[in-house]
Amino acid sequence: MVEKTSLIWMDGKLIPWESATVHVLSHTIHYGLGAFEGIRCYKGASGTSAVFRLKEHVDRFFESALIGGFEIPHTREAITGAILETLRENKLEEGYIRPVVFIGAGAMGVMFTDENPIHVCIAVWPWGAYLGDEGLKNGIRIRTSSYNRHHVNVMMTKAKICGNYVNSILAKKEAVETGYDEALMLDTDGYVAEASGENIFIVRNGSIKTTPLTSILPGITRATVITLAQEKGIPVQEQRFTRDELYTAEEAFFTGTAAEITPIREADNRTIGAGKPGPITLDLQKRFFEVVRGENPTYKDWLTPV
Ligand code: PPE
Repeated sequence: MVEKTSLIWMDGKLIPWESATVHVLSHTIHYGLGAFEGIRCYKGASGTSAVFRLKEHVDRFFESALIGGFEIPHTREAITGAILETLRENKLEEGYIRPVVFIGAGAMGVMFTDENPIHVCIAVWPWGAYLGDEGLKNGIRIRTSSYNRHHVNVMMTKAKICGNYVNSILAKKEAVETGYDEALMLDTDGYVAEASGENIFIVRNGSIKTTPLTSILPGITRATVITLAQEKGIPVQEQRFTRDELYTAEEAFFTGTAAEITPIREADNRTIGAGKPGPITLDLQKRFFEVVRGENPTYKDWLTPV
């Protein structure tokens, strides 16, 4: 169960958590067009809290709406300010931030109109390791999903559109119900795409491979990991790969705001590498946590103090 905080920002003002409700005829509930973000705020070693890559998340929020063909009725500056205000007023020092934009009640039928107001809410709550503390430390077990990730002309995967996640839920549920921690989805050509809520990386011979942006969400953690790898001179290829290339990788890991950097120790019942987080994964994970907690001055610009 989500760990409640006291206030949620709804259409311009902070209201009690319990009052942040919507009408049952809200268009998004029926048809799924809406967009959301997932952002993390970390408490730094110095005791101050900061939001990680806030600008990139706010930009993607607006891009998701643009791709979805609807408008967020606020400026980027207003949403940025509202996120910081929601964290401050809830006194949340470390946790997860969920902005969501959705189409409200008005006209019914697939075609929403000017009679459907567009609502924006921002909730924050404490959220620990998404795939479990044990998974973050020792790695998780994944399976290839029987569901493909969206074809680019079926849904647009560069947008974090609410309805895109029906595909994620089906895959995740199938994985968990068959005894795995997470689902890996292939694209419609059969190449590795992404997980239900994470991007994927594999390591072999000291170099890193991740899937190209074609049919995946352009993850902000993914971009962060690419930068951190390149800083150490580790070559990174953004190239299609197949599931057998994952099976024979020396290391593999998922990235995501919620999942952070989660090692993969087993895929489709095959042990990856030594069956525990490898040296490159561990090094990236360690440096990632230093960056998000403000312990690396090189990346100070990625942090917005609360
Ligand atoms: N792919 C998908 C499909 C995805 O949902 C996420 C984030 C990513 C990749 C990684 O993107 P980024 O967070 O920018 O590195 N998934 C979010 C939702 C998790 C949820 O269960 O809700 C997240 O990590 O916040």
